[in-house]
This record gives sequence, structure tokens and C-alpha cells, in this order.
Amino acid sequence: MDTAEISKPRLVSLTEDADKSPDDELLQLVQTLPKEQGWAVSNLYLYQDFWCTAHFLKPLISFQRHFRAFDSDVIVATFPKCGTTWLKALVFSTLYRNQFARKDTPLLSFTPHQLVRFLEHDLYLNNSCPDLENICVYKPRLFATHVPHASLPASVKDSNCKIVYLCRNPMDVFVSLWLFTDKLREENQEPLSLDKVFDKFCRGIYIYGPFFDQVLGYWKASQENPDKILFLKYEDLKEDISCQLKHLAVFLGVPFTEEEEKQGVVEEIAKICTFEKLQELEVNRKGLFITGVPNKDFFRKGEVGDWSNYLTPAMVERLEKLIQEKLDNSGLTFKLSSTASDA
Ligand code: PAP
Repeated sequence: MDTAEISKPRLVSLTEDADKSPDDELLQLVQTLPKEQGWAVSNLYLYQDFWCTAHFLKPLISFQRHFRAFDSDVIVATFPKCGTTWLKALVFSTLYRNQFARKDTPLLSFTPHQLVRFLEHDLYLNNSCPDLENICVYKPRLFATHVPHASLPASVKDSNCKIVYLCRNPMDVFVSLWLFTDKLREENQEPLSLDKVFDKFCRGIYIYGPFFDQVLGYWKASQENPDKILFLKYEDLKEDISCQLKHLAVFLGVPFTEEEEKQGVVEEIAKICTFEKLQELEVNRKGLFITGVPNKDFFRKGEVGDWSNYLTPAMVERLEKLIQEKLDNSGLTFKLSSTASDA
């Protein structure tokens, strides 16, 4: 393999030391991992049973080796395109609501991804031991990750830190992933073939995939330890955000007081975090995310059931079968449209 694959990102130079040669240890590891072509350009490597790019292996391993969780930490965990941006905004606004005037919420000036930073592909990207105490302006510390439960650092699993996990129905996740990834391709590249990427998605080949393994990993862990892991669904947030926000606040140990409820604080937080509100903010319309992706690409449609505008009946049938097969006897169900009941 080419060493550049480890050290250089595909879109922009992410790191000041991107041209430094990577550890031999890492190179050796990558050479032993099963490899598949990714959806856009980068190859994917199967590391600890999930797919990831060579470039993100180094920060991922640093996160796994060096991160020490505090009991007070909160970690937002998601599979990509399950509503990460929304969940970051909601948890940030709920947890820190008494640390700033709501009319001056930092969400007006910073993107949710700047306020709640990813551990493995942001904080540990350029630094194997970032100074998290100083980086985290608000306390308790709040982080984000896409890493599967089984691969989280031991201190996250063994401490009393809390994890808020958000999942979404796989049909909408797939469409969101496909349209997002299609924007990442180089100008001279063909558009991503829906058939090809759909087949890869069904075979679990996407960054952080397989989807079902990750979702079920967090689902089972949340069932075993509901005080530690709160398992939320995008469709439920869409259906009744106030109820879900109250539930979230109780889980985080900062329940809304009667006074706050009377003052409409819950509704205010829900409103500033809506797709429409966040999408129209200048900070989310301009600038680039750390990987070089435009911030605006994190706001596409934000609906339940948009898959029906893209997937063929054969694709729907294949995914429905997969959902049935993978979730059988797990007790986990997904709502596939805003009007349907759970499937
Ligand atoms: P990430 O996991 O790559 O960080 P994530 O935020 O999960 O990104 O993905 C963006 C999706 O969340 C988009 O879904 P769509 O393609 O189906 O439209 C985006 O529109 C949606 N999204 C972003 N912000 C919100 C929000 N405030 N409310 C609801 N959905 C949102």
C-alpha cells in the first residue's frame, strides 16, 4: 500500500504534519487488514470488525490508547448520517443551558461540529494526546464519536461517563450517505452508481459499517446498562421532540425544572436546533468542516422517509429483508416513514 494513504486525506490537507512518514507499526497493521474499495476514492480497511480509511486509523488508535474518560463526561455516539449534527446541537443546548443566555447561544456563531468535537477524526487527528481539559470550554466535557461500542476505549466503557446514541432507519441513512458521499467525488469522477453503492451498503462496506453491527452493539449495551447509554431514534425525535428532550435532560442529570417548562425552555431549545433554524444560520451555510466538506452539506432535507424518492422496489425489498434478518429477536424496530408504525 501507498504510505500517502495513511498520511494524506483525500480532500484537503488536514494536518500540518500530513507529509511526515507514518509509523511503521501502523503501516504493518494496515497491510494485514482486509481491504475494499470505498464509495468515492479511499480504500477501506476492516479494523476490529468495522471499515475505516487508512488515514483515520492513526487518530482512531490514538483515541483508543490515550483517551481517559471522566465519570462526568458525556459522549454523543452515532453511525454517520443518523442525525449527528442535530444530536450535537440538542445535547449541547440541554447540558449547558445555564452557562449562557439562550438568546446568545453559541450555536449562532459555531457549527454543532465545532461545539461538540469528534474524538477520533478531529481531536486526535493531529495530536495523539490533545489537551482536552483546555479544549473543552464548557464542563462537563462533551465529545462525539462514530466508533462502534465494542471498539470504544476501555475507560469509556468502565467509567460512569454517559453515552447518548442516536440511530435512524437504514433506508434514510443509506440515501443520506449516498448523496453526501457523491458530493465528495472529484470533478473528473463519474457520479456514484446507486446500484453499486447500495450493494456495498447491504454488505456493510462503508466507513464505520456495517450499520447493523454498530446499531445492535449500542442497542444491546443500552439494554444492559440504561443509566449509562441512552438509545434514541431520529424518527422519535422528529415525532415528539419535547418529550425526547425532557427524557434526554433526565438522563444527563439536568432535568428541566417546572419553572423552565413553564417558561418554554424545552420548546426554545427544540426550536433553535430544528433543521430549518440551523440550516439558515450563516455559520452553517459557509465554511468547511474539518475534512474539507462544506458545512452546508450536513443539512440536506432532514426528513423521515425520503428514501422512497430514490430506492427501487427491488432495493426496498432487499433492505427490508436485511432489516428483518438482522434485527430479528433484538426488540429493535425502525419507523420507515413519518406515517408508518415501526417495522
Ligand atoms: P454525520 O454523521 O456525517 O456527522 P449527520 O448530521 O448525521 O452527519 O447527517 C446529516 C443528516 O442529518 C442529513 O440527513 P438527510 O441527508 O436525510 O437530509 C441532514 O439533513 C440531517 N440533519 C442535519 N441537521 C438536522 C436537524 N437539525 N434536524 C433534522 N435532521 C438534520
